[in-house]
Amino acid sequence: MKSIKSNVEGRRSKVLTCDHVFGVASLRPAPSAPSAKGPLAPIFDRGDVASTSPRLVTGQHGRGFTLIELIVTIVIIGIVLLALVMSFHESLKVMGRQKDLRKAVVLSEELMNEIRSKRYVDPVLTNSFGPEAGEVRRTYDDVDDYDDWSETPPQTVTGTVMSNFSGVTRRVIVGNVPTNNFNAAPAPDNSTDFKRIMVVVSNADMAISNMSVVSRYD
Ligand SMILES: [Ca+2]
Ligand SMILES: [Ca+2]
Repeated sequence: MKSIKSNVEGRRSKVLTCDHVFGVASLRPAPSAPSAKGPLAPIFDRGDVASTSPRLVTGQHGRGFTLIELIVTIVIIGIVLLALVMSFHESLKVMGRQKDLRKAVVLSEELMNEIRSKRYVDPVLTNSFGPEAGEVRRTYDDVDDYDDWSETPPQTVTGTVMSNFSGVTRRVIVGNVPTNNFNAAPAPDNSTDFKRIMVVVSNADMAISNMSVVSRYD
């Protein structure tokens, strides 16, 4: 019997050891004698079974955020917001510049069409260059009358100021260019059969030019 009892106790000890491994033994009352806990007893004494329940972890090691962590977080958020605001501001500037460029193109084309509708030379003084005596924009009758002409802000041919173009200048440069080189420096002298017309539209931030060449034989 002694040997059987010893064998049963030995099996029970094995079972208990197995129960400890899978955490079932923790539901049982802890043995009163320290020697009965076995090598795994200290683990349960620390309350590790209870730690398997859901627990709100608010920071490292389960503590709340420190003041320094909060400040760092605020600074990072501030930097991100600042970058977003600067990016948005830059986008607005780009959109505004594109809008100004579109306006400038329209203004230059409007004036270029007006100039190109005139004669190559003055109908009376065919050898003169520039506006003839007494001529103003609404009476200009040849393309070189517009040479060195400018206005700020842009106006219609009758002198009405165009709205929404404050600070915009239109300037015209007309000159004779060689037959084989329209990019040469223009000469205000009726010396060739081609005149280059350049309309420049500008404001404080940008300037565009619109160029066209007309011929005596057009
Ligand atoms: Ca004229
Ligand atoms: Ca003229």
